[in-house]
Amino acid sequence: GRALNDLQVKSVTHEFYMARALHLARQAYYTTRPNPRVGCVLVKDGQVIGEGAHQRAGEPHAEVHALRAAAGRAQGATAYVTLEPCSHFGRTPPCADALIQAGIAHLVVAMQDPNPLVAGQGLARIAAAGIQVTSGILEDEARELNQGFVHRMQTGQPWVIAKQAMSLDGRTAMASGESQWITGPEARSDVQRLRAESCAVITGVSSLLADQSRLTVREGPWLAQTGFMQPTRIILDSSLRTPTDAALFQDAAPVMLVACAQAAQRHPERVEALVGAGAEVVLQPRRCDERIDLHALLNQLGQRQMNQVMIEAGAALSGAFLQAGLIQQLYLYMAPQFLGDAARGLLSLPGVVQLQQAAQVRVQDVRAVGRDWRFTLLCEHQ
Ligand code: AOF
Ligand code: ZN
Repeated sequence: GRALNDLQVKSVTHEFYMARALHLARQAYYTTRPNPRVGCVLVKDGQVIGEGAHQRAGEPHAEVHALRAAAGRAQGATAYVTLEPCSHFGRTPPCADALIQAGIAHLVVAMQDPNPLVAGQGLARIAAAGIQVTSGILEDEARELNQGFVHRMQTGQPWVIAKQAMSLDGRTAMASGESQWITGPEARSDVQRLRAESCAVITGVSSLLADQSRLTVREGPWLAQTGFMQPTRIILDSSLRTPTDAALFQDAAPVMLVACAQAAQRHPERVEALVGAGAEVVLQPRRCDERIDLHALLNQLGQRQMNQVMIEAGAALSGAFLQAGLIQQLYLYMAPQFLGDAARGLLSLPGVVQLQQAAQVRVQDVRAVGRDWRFTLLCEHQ
């Protein structure tokens, strides 16, 4: 074999410490929202002298945790950070200034901060202080780690995932609606994980009524983590049909009902009863009669700083989101059984009449989850 040259050794070293910083960031995967997941490692003379990760919004950023751990020894060190250090006063002061004051010699980042309040200014300030700056180390991994945050910063809307379960013949339920437990326990645990990483779970009032859904996170290690937040349960209920004794009101997790203004005007008593039951009733910004404007809804959720939302709905609502081009990723669980052609289909796509109108997706991943199979599908919109 051939020895690596100096440049190769340098880049392997950068990747080594950046991988460590990504690992630290991932340990706070379920608790930083609406903030991004960020990790930081400080290295001096080949030794890690401090490291840390951002844990919860309002608490110190990754760099501050690492600098505290280094306890004044950061002079001349290299700082590895999975995201560009911030340059603004948010809930906490700028990390760029903290790194400059600590006297680091070299900053290595995976990616720029897409937050328009930062967007390159953190790197510029650090470079202007005479510190060497290297960026783009393990950038793909860092982007994927904060897929939701990055998407919200770029579009103003959350990253939207949808989950559905189907049989080998693409059916979701019997004609009667009977559907519980198509997939096995491993697939259901996997869905708990998707809920846990989402800021909200969205469904329609008809699924809610048919399935008595609770839409909460009920199992998994994240439940024990300080700062873990249950996703908001969002019910699209244009005419306010949700009963005040619906199953989801038994859990403390937040409930948001999205309705049309006309329904609220016609039935102020329903609004009052639902608010009394613990729901927040959100009206669509523009008047709507029966159909919730899904694009406007996602803008509302983006304004509420939701990085990722998850759709767990029936064929009509999931199909409407897909046809509107509003789903980024579809998680499809396939159970090894046939339900036959009397059973219900997966997605209602009334706009698709000809083959060339078919909704195209890209298969990102396929794997066994217990006795079921999970397809991760990327919906690429042009
Ligand atoms: C960093 N390091 O660990 C994180 C950063 O309200 P604040 O003060 O917490 O600021 C939140 C913003 O700071 C967030 O939107 C993102 O732009 C950046 N997050 N920056 O230097 C970190 N979590
Ligand atoms: Zn910061």
